[in-house]
Amino acid sequence: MATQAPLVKNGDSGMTELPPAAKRVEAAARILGLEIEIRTMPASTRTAAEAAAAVEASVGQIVKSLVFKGETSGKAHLILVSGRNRVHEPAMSEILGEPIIRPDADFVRAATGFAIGGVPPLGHAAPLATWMDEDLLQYETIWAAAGMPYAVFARPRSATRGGAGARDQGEVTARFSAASTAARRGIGATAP
Ligand code: 5CA
Repeated sequence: MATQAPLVKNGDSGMTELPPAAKRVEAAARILGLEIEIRTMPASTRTAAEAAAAVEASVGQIVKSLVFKGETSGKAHLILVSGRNRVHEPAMSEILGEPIIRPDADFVRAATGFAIGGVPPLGHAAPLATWMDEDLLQYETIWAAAGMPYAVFARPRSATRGGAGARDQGEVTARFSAASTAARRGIGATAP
């Protein structure tokens, strides 16, 4: 499916007014003390493959911000996964203590405040239980969606663990440290 992006120049966020959804991401990052430079791209960054092509990175460097729904609790779980990996749903269900299902687009928007294809790792409508794929830590730079299916931002490795999905950096850092080893069992590589 082709996505028509507005006519903005690559990396021209300083000159061009950011769309409101991207501004929310920027503001959320600023509250956390993270300076991010959001890039609005001339082509779609809706999927990890498209985002990788747009920023000339490997697909593994792209953060997929995947929302799952707890089947019992109805709770949203945000799982930040390297673009080259997939969530192993049965294993992740075991870790989370309930079956997880892929929610529909309305659920994702209600839980995060953003549309599928642009869901960012931070700046959500409400706090989200967040898990991160440790594979993301191997890259010097990772890229995540910035609220829109044609906007992304980069994070250096030094800031990844605390900053990738943080609403409260201290809390998330602690949670990632505790959770990511367990989460490894729930996230596997797509390629053999
Ligand atoms: N902007 C890119 C890379 S930063 C991005 O957001 N990728 S993503 O993987 O996090 O988001 C796309 C994901 O949304 C797909 O992998 C898919 O799991 C999910 N998705 C796509 N369409 C639907 C749908 N109709 N219902 C539920 N989930 C969907």
